[in-house]
Amino acid sequence: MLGPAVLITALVAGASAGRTKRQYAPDEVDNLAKASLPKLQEWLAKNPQGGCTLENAIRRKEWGDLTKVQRKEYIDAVLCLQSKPPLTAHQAPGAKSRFDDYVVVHVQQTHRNHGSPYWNWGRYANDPENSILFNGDEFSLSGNGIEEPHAPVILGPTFTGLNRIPIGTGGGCVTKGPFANLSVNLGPLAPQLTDLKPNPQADGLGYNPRCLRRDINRHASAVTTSNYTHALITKNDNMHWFQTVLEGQFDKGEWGVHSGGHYTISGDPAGDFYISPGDPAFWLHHAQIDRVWWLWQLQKLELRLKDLAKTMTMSNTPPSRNGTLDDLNNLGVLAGDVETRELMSTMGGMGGKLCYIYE
Ligand SMILES: *[C@@H]1O[C@H](CO)[C@@H](O)[C@H](O)[C@H]1NC(C)=O
Ligand SMILES: *[C@@H]1O[C@H](CO)[C@@H](O)[C@H](O)[C@H]1NC(C)=O
Ligand SMILES: *[C@@H]1O[C@H](CO)[C@@H](O)[C@H](O)[C@H]1NC(C)=O
Ligand SMILES: [Cu+2]
Repeated sequence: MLGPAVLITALVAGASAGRTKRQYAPDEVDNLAKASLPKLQEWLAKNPQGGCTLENAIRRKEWGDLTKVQRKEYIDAVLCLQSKPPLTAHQAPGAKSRFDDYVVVHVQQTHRNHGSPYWNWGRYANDPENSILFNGDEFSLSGNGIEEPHAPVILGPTFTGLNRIPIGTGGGCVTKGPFANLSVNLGPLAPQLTDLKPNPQADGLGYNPRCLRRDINRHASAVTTSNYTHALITKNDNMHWFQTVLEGQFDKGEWGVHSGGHYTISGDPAGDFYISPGDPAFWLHHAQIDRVWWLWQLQKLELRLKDLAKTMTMSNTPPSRNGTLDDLNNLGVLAGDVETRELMSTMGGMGGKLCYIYE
């Protein structure tokens, strides 16, 4: 997103600034990742994946392992997307930028994001509001919203008490940091907050500008400590259970790390099932979801690169057939039609074009 000259300047500045001191001791998930890489290397030696090798794969880094210069570079790239004209305006009048295109495709379909840092939940789970993700300084993804009365999150279709996440300390507009002036344009479609202006279109794709709101929530982040993620990866032997535990079993009071991360952000649009990619923090959360799936696959590559579960409809409503590796995913203006098999491996396997790992 940056011009080459700007990028080179930034890299030189990064080199002279040096790496920031490592602030985070590896957690049990990081240790599992480290122990898994030799297995991946061994597997790749026996199963070459086109031109993708451990040496040339893109390495996605954790937010807290980036230097300040690198964090600023990422933030500037997102601001750049937000300043470019959209490609989806003909199908979504509310789309006002390249960034909004990603929200539109998410509303219409599932999606994947490429080339980004991730947020290892466990590092910040005890105090997300004061973390380098959300402390509101110029190197953060902006901070909490101002305090404002709002409803708690109810997970799932029925209220059992177990699936109510107590509210955090925000709920209003985000006023600090690089995304303080971000205009949220699309939606709402399934809002957590109850006082939002409805979208002029039933499909949520009309123009409905409003401020970014957050409720950084340590009740939600409490279920994303490393032990939850480690157990998810090591205790679920097939995709059905891996996905079920990841996504949460709300009536049992198990929110799952997926909901835990989403509602650590909360507010508008991140508390909205459809529009949540409109909050820049969404992308780091979903990169970690992708990392956890990757790490789960690495434990048994032969089986798990092909392991799919569940059907073509969310919660199988209405009932539908099982998904297969041949199904097409319409990634719209981002990537067109892509077969599920091409999205199974981050290492170019299964005929896919991806080539990245996490470190
Ligand atoms: C937000 O916009 C206001 C008014 O244009 C401006 O004064 C302020 O510096 C902006 N803040 C950020 C973080 O860009
Ligand atoms: C993770 O640790 C917390 C705090 O010790 C504990 O309450 C929770 O039950 C643990 N979760 C899992 C899945 O082990
Ligand atoms: C769909 O998947 C489930 C769970 O793996 C399996 O029991 C069922 O037989 C599958 N249905 C069809 C039609 O293949
Ligand atoms: Cu999600």
